[in-house]
Amino acid sequence: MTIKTIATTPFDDQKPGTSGLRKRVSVFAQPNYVENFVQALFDSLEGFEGKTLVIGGDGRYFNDVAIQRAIKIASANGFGRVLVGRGGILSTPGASHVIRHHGAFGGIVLSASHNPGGPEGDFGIKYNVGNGGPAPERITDAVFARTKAITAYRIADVPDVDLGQVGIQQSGDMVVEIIDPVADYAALMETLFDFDAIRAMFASGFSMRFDAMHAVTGPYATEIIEKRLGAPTGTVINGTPLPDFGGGHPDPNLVYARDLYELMMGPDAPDFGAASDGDGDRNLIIGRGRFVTPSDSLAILAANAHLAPGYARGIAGIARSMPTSAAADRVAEKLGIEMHETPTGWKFFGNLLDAGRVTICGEESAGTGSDHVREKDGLWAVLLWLNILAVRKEGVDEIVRGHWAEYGRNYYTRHDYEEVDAEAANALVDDLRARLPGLVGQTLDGREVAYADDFAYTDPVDGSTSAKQGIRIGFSDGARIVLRLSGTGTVGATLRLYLERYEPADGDHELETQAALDDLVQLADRLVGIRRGTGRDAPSVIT
Ligand code: G16
Repeated sequence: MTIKTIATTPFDDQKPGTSGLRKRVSVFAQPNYVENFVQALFDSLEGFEGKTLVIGGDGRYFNDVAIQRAIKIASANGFGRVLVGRGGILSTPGASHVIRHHGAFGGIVLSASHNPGGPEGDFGIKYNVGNGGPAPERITDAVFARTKAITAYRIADVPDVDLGQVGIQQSGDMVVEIIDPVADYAALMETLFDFDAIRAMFASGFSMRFDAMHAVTGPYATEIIEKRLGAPTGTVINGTPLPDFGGGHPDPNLVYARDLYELMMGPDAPDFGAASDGDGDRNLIIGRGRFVTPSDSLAILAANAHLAPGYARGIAGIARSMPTSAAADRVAEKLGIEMHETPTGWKFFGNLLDAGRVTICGEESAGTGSDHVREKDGLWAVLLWLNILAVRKEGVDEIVRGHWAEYGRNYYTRHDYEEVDAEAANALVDDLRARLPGLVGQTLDGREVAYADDFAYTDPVDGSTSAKQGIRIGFSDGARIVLRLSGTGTVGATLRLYLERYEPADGDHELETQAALDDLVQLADRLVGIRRGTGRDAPSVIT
């Protein structure tokens, strides 16, 4: 085999964000852009000679191109074997499982998650380590440093592999095994959930709609929900992954999954509605007439997980990202288990899961998951909900209301200001940060500020620290205003404002969410000055 060493020059914008490197396709399509990043990644890792690497992505435009390049660079750098999902497809949780199941050294996941795809859309590359989880910051920092110094990459001068053919091929001296992307994952789900009970529920007329948004979960959901659980054909809609997601925005929220939301709120609503995102790690859960916020979903899943066989012995602990509502904290308190608050980003859960300190994790950004993999997992959340519904024999709305009656309700909303001027956004955050010390102890609109800080985290397992993870202003009544800059946008900056207040178990749980939080929205606007600072008079997305 011929290995070519190609001279290159660094790009200065290859800093991985919350979840890997995400940019417009046009940026990734520049000569050497993918090659530089992948070589910088391999230069930052040690001990992979002869080992196995997993490669797969969400099928978006440029997926196949990037995969062929990654395979040839892996071959030239000495990996022994790569496992690739057929057609280049692996959902993010699916890839995490394949890495763990096959004892791989790590994996490259090609995805820009919920961001739009197609030639004008976004692309992304993320590296996951041997536990199946996203690389920790010490690795992503090393990769970024390397991208700024790279002078050459190594690539095998061999033909492309046939991504459509399950089986074994060669790429130079390296073995390439194309695997069925769904099989291992579906088998794992069967070990966690009571498929018989869910099958019986569907057989007795339970109806569901799952919107795969023309993204990666289509084949997974069709196999599991329709084939293995016996839901009628047509339960899964938009089930064929398309390179541009059919022109849609594969983010399962109330804006981009509007059709599903309207169906679920209408007179012909099925019993249960769900959706997942571009790469299959996010979820949207809607019962008939009842949207479940991701934060509430985390709390309800944690409180009921013992009803599924995989969690029958109970859960060790719960972790949530800082901006996620405190609903799950109340469940942990009642169960007498550990509760952890981490920075945004699934990578921060990895150590806690590996150490067995938490079993279930979740984020307000529509992510929930458990120790079965090291990524959030959209279909897992859907299946756990189905398992709970099958055992409790109650509707989603009943379960949600019952949960609030027991634990109280954390009214919660997130307001996103997307693609705002980056300088203006940074100035707003810096300005608020500077005013934080003076806020503590003040009474604002009748609420006393209990704390005001920039969230910093010390990992309890390895002691690593992460600072400047978002500004929080907490009040003595449990209300909270959080402001942070998104780490997943690709153009300008996205400001996220998170608002929360607690209504006790015997309080009023029937308010409309935005109305319930209106006084906090007004207060946040005065404190932060988003409208003034960005020139926007309303958020782009409210969830
Ligand atoms: C990624 C991360 C999540 C994070 C989310 C939002 O999700 O994996 O942990 O919560 O981004 O991050 P941000 O608020 O910085 O935009 P995904 O689904 O995009 O991979």
